[in-house]
Amino acid sequence: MDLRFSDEVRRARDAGQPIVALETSVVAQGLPYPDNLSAARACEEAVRRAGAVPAAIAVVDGEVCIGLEETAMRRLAEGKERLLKLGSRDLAIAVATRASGGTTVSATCELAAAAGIRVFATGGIGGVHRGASEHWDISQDIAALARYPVAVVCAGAKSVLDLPKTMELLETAGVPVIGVGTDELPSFYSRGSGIQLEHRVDDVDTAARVARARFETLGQGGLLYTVPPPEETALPRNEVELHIAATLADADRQGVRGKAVTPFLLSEMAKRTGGKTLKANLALLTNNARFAGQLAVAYARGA
Ligand code: PSU
Ligand code: MN
Repeated sequence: MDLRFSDEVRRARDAGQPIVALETSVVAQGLPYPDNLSAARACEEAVRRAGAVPAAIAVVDGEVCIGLEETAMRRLAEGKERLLKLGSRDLAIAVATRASGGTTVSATCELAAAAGIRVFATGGIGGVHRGASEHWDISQDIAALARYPVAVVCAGAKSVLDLPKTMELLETAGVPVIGVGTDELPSFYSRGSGIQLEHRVDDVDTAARVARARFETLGQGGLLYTVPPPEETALPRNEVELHIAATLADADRQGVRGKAVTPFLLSEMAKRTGGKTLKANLALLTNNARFAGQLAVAYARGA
């Protein structure tokens, strides 16, 4: 694959240093400007403080970038031009038409794997949307997680989704979901979900060993590490549920469909909660980036 590495990521690869992939759909579509830019910087900083090198992934003017220079990240954040939301299936079109866009979890997993990066931090993965038995809206993220050997650190799946169905589909796809210091699946804005996890790890070295066993010993696909969102900004589940119900009704009334659904829900939730979900989202992104940095360091050390 033709990949364009930033100088920093190229140097890190040559030196065998730990690298953490970061998605950019959260910058281009998931968060409003300028919070998106400060969140991207905070995530990169958290990865660096943990001793790893951040590699934000995006397509810029048709080039597949692994690691973004300041100006490219700013372009994605400002959104003054047409920016695509790029899942795996959109990549070829973006490359061929020299378009630019942020990569979702599916495309970021694929491109991180192509670049030999084994750890990736995001906010929440996509999954099975509520009402899927009617409209069949299921994110490509699940298929990509199953396929590409990358450890994805997240705060669970977004709570706007149908979490039990998302967990079932992850099982069907053979993707392990492992709690980090918790027995309960986090639900993005909230620390719990009422869904018990079968597996947990309590330290980063064990997390690295599980990832290595899956990728290297067994030659299998991806896995999920779910980290509860930070206590100070996490929201109670019942409060989140009330707002989700109203937001979903809005989406339905306004005829929001397909890939527009996730960005719509995220921004409506922020409006309805007076910015509380936005604050929670920013805090959990950085928190996940920190753990991913530690995981990449442990993985590179051979823990
Ligand atoms: N989580 C966030 N913000 C986001 C997303 C997740 O906090 O913007 C994005 C991710 O890139 C994820 C995508 O892969 O939403 C899922 O979109 P869809 O449901 O259309 O597959
Ligand atoms: Mn979808």
